[in-house]
Amino acid sequence: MPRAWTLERRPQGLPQAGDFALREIEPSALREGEIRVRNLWLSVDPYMRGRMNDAKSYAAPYALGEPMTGGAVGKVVESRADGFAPGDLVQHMRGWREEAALPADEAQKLPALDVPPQAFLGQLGMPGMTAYFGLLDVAEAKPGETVFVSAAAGAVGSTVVQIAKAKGMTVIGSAGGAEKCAWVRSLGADQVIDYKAGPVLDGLRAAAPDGIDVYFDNVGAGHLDAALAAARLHARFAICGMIDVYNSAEPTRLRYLARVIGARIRITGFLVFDHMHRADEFYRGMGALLAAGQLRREETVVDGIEAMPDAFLGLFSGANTGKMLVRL
Ligand code: NAP
Ligand code: FER
Repeated sequence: MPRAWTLERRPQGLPQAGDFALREIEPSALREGEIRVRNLWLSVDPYMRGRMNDAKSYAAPYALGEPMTGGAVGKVVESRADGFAPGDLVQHMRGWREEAALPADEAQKLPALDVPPQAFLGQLGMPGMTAYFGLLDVAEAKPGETVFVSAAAGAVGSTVVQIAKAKGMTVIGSAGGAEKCAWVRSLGADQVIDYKAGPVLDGLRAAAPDGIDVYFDNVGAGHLDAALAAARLHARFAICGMIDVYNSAEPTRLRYLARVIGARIRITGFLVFDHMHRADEFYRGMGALLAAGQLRREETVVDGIEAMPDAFLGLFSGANTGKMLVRL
């Protein structure tokens, strides 16, 4: 019997093993227009923490006792839908489970790019699209400008670093630990800041003595405050995520927020979903970078559905370099 992870209770702070359960789910018979998919790769993403809360958001919270949802790539094993046949590889949102029956119009065949299937959960998928439109569209980062990106060794951040370098920007990345920082530098970053080794602001002042034009925020809190302190005139901040506060109820203190006035900083929050209709533009742009050898892809792979909550929790302790994935 196929298994799925359910949310059993709403986590307080950092989620605990007992907040989740792995349950056997009776497969339903396919209706007309549906496909059955055997999942091969499951995605864990920081946004899932927000959906575990009972809070209003762009999407409904995960229901208690029900399988959770999320990005997945799998193989069609049965089809009652035109245009889908057993063996087709698809991506869809019925993750956190071994098998899914879903309407075919909620699944997409994988684009014809020369990458392995799981790349469509990372650099060529939702996180990659977040990096691409967040940097180029939301922050309007331009060649010659100085870009600071936090969580630079993660899925989104490492893609921001590489797109920015390919577009002729100067890049400063922050990450936790010397090893991750060395990897971020190997991607082309001009300067790296190990935020675990000292205050971010000290590192940023040393890395960018003339300040930054763009801040791509994945972390919030102290990183955001340092970026405010270091912002140049007319800097743009793309607020992508604030992982530092996802498990915390503490208020964020921003000592340098008032700089937004004098430096005329533009701070814009964004959601990748508002840019999904531009997927073709994204695949073309990233396809060109891939063809030019300007994109490296890194994955941290956890094996087996049993380990999925650990993989998810690993996002909050920095267990991943590049995209965190679960392989079934
Ligand atoms: P990721 O960066 O691959 O994984 C999370 C990373 O965050 C960890 O590897 C860890 O790296 C770092 N981290 C965890 N806790 C931290 C803390 N307290 N302070 C500093 N760094 C911390 O995850 P991702 O999928 O690429 O997502 C990155 C960010 O983008 C998240 O904030 C996420 O919510 C956001 N996001 C937003 C959208 C949107 O539509 N707005 C879409 C996708 C993702 P270290 O080892 O370096 O600490
Ligand atoms: C994310 C963090 C937050 C994300 C979405 C949100 C898609 C949305 C939050 C909300 O609607 O309150 O990483 O990724």
